[in-house]
Amino acid sequence: MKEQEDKGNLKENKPNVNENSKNKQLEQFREDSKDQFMTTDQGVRVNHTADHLKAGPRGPLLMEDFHFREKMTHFDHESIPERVVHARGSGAHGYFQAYDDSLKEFTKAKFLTEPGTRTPVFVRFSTVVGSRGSADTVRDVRGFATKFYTEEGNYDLVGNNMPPFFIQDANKFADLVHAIKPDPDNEMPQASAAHDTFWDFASLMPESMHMIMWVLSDRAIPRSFRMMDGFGVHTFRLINEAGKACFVKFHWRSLLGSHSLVWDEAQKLAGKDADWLRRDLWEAIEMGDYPEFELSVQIVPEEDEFKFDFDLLDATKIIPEELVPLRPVGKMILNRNPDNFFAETEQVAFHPGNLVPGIDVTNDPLLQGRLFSYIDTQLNRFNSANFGEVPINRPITTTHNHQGAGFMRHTINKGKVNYWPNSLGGGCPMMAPGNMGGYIHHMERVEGHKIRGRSESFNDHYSQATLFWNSITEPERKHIVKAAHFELGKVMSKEIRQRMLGHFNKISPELAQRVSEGIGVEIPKNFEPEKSDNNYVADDASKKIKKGKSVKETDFVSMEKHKIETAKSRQIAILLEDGYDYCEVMQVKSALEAAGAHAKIVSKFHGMRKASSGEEIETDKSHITTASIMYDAIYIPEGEEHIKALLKEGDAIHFVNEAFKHCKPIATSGNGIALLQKASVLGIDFADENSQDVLTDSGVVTAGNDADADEFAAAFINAIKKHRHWDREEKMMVPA
Ligand code: HDD
Repeated sequence: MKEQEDKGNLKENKPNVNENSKNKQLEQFREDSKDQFMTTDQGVRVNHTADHLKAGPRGPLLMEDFHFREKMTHFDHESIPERVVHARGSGAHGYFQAYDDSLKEFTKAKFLTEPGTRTPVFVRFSTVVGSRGSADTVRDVRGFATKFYTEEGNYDLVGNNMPPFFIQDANKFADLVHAIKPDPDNEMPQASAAHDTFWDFASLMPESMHMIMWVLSDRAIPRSFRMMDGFGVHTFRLINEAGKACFVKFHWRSLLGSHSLVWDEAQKLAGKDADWLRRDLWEAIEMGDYPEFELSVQIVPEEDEFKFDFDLLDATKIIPEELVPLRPVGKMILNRNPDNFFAETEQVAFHPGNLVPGIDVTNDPLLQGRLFSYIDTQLNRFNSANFGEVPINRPITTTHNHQGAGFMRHTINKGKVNYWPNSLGGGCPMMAPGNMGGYIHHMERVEGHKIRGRSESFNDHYSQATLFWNSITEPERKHIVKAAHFELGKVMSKEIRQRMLGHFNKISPELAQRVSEGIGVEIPKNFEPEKSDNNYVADDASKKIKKGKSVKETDFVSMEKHKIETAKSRQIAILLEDGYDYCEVMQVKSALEAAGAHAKIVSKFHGMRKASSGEEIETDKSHITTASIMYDAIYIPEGEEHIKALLKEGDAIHFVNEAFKHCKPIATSGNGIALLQKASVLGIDFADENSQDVLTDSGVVTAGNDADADEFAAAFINAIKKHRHWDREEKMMVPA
């Protein structure tokens, strides 16, 4: 029917987008009870809510008590099914802004090419395996899903904090998730891969080996949602105004750098503060430390599709940045916490098929399966196809179609016409041609025989796992080996452990040897990976790909080689008891704050702490309410009485000792050095207590009592910027 070609009589549904567009839309749905009477859902004022209506003061409930029935019914129906994966998450609002229009050459997507526009976004970070109430710091992949509310409709980039994935085909997803989730008979263990079923599956799934390396690495225990990178994982397509396509991989880089916890710390945090990552994100935004991520793309021209030694459609592979460098596109800033967890973070519904003109999918068989699953899963969560009308899911453009009825329909469509084509409704809503924002699918030529199988070009499962191992530093390797000792050590079946060693041996004999030492089984001889489940088919792609480009190392996968060194937003504990040196504390504290770090006073008890010169500072946390694992670094000022008190305080000694063993920066001066000695800070050179020296050894900064406080603070900040000082791991016998 009618296709709108002349803009003249068209009511424009493209808003003038700015960073507040979504917030303004949400404002219509917000409720504030301040200075209001309580009402029922029907708006009738409530006169008493503490008792239900009874037949006499000791009598039974009367059915006519509409207020009680309504209140109880609401409560009884408050929960919706949690997400089958990524159940636990935390959300934040913000905006994205392109740096310039240089991507126009490749895409017509406006939000990526109009530097003047701040596109509102909502991001949900998540763990994958655990249920909604599980701990944040478990070893797991983290979800990194972004909804861009663009002027052309919603675009969702539903990624993870690791660039490959476990499997190549979505038909294996249910099996993967069943295997990694708690066992079906006893629902254990919670939020952990460390059990037989997951490693049974993985050991029979050679294609998961590259991802296994990432999951055993420190990326799986991020220090903060703000300090991890994000990846779109699949190869997608960009389409420009002329209809020309190219391949693209999306990357988010945290501008605070990518940093991890140590495993012991992650496990302890799961007990002491199960909300660690959620709290960190919330508090950072409340304090104005807005998380920032740079969006970059790797672009591959269509004609270069087969120029690599792997298939671009295989989601278990990365494109090494040495082969295709990142091209920065713009920056995302998260600057507002949600008002209501359920309404926003729980109800947000992502879908990799939410695309805008200029971005399209590829035939990646994992992505293709996702295109079905995400809508389907929302039907389970919302019990209605109208979930798109929930405020957090609405685009900021207006919507016009005939998808009317169904549970919980909010929109009131006017008129008789709810079909297309129509003449009674003037042919409306109209079809939009490409030059007026109509979405046009990339006209990829497709032909083939029906087959349950995969191109032989997907049949290399070890090269990139080896590439990962070869590209990381020794401390990172050590952490992988320890993680494997833990994960496989929890596996009861020796056959499964041994099968995994067979795979590790193919990745790197050194890796296999080091893992084998900790799990009580030998590397199998003549190991051949399971092949029975795969149907690889030799085709043109596989012939071309074997000749493709490859690299032997790719530095970008190493967190250590790619550290962004900043002290911004780091939490620093200052241990204080009465009798400290006030001037030194104030000088160091203000230097830390100037570097963007946050200093917190930790003492035996809450209350005021008095300096040797009489000034007072209030304690932020007492030892019983906090622990060293909640800080990035610690500082102990000098002061005679104060150090004497700390030397008698078991909690303070443990605090220093634990932080040292977790490789965190520690700074002290003058007689504070005695506390380090008492806390078994071993194998470290200290400055002479009665000198002007400032000495840094493996992130432990000590200064004599005549040292310059500015120099001392600067050395401490440098140590904080390095995050963790892994060389200490070599020196330690007893764990924290
Ligand atoms: Fe998925 C949720 C990321 C493969 C099926 N996925 C979900 C979320 C993220 C990802 C971040 C949480 C979104 C939110 O915060 O609400 N998933 C990925 C990535 C994958 C991936 C990066 C591989 C590249 N997923 C994948 C496959 C399937 C699914 C192969 C099924 C064919 N994922 C789902 C789901 C979920 C989901 C079952 C659960 C809740 C939801 O969708 O909204 O549909």
